[in-house]
Amino acid sequence: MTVTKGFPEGFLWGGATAANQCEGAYNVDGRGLANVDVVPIGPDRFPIIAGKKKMFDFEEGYFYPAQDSIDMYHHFKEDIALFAEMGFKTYRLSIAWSRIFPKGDELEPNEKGLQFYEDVFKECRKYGIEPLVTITHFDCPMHLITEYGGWRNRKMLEFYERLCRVLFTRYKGLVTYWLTFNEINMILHAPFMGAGLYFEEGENEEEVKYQAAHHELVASAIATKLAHEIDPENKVGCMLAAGQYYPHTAHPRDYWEALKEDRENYFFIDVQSRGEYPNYAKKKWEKLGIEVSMTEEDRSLLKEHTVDFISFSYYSSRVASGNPEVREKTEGNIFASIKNPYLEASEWGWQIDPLGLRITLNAIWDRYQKPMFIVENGLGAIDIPDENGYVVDDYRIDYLRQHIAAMRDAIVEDGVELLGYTTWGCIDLVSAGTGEMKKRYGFIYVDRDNDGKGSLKRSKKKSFDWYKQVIASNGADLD
Ligand code: P53
Repeated sequence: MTVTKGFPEGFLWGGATAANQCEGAYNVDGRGLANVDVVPIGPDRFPIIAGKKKMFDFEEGYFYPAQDSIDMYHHFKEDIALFAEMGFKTYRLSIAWSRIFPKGDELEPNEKGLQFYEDVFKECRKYGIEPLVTITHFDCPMHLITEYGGWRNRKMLEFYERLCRVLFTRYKGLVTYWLTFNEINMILHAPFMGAGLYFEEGENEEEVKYQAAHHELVASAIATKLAHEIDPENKVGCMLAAGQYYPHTAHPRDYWEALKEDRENYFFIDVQSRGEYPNYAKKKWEKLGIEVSMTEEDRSLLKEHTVDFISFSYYSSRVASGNPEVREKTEGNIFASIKNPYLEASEWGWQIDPLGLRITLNAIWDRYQKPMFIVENGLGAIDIPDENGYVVDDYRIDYLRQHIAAMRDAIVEDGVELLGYTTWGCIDLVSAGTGEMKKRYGFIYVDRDNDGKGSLKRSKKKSFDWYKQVIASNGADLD
């Protein structure tokens, strides 16, 4: 494949993981219990993640895959060496808050937790890999939930600020790219995972969610302020679970519905990037009788400390309909939408739409005109390894090839500004949505199954060499 003009020089190719989905070692070196530890695999997972079923500790009869996960805590040198072999320019990872502050409200951090991430960042730097750090990826110390109710409580601002100050100070010079909250809009769909929210009977759930969202948005502004104060080199981004909505038909009411759905997602980024609550949100709250308490100081923090760049995950576009009779939904996703009849789907029912990535990139660019970063994209699939752990994952190569081509078109043909691209789960890890190990995204296979059995041995898939060549050619060679 030849391209006349391709990816910009210095484009940050890499892969992404999240602490709770790969580290394991949930109780090692002083780490405290977190919400992400107590979400089991199985049918209760969705209601727990959604804050509908209470699970505040490990219970008999359940399996909790995050406890050990792929034990990257003890394998990080081997894993980062493999990322380096693929030529990664960047590696996105997240901090487990409860390694740094085991309960969350302590005044002094846990040195062993801090040392762990310092070792990880130094290992990345050794290979010239730029760390891209998510401060919180669906991650909240359990004590902050049992004692304070999670992000519904304003006290969280103080705890989060303390965490950020410690991170920015300790890792100054080692880390410059930061993301404040993973998929901040997920708070509306998975509030226990996104914000440590559990709902009591009869509560106004929407009001609690938007109040918690306000706290996260202010916390994000405080983090941005601090990051810039501590090191002017720091660049802070927000993070959206993206995927543009299409109207189901050309009927105006379908278009109107799609616009409203998009606004529900962009609401968060409108605040983080433009610095104020949009009128449509204020009107929506008014209509629903939602009162979000906020101070003048909150408003000025939001206004003055907007993000430097916009990052997002993209797995699929979505569909909206204003016709109540159109109800056929996509499967396997806490963030389900109406089914798009024009698209194929993965084994988990996630619809595949590479052009949708180009559309989403353009929509975000048109809305904010800030540099973007695609920090998650990929195909969750069942892999069948041979006796050496080798997987011929042509389906994954195909998915990534098409999405990278769409991204190139957005840059080359449309002129969007994109800093980099990190594929999700560059090494196989635990699925956030389902808790399965079987839903794999990696270039690197890990021998572990849904029940936690396996040697944890790492091996390269076919896509490993393919992605290596993509990076080496700076995206010119996708064959
Ligand atoms: P899994 C749903 C919809 C969009 C993004 O998801 C989502 C989810 C959660 O299922 O989450 C992001 O593992 C998230 C990652 C997650 C990844 O997508 O369910 O940031 O933590 O692993 C893929 O296949």
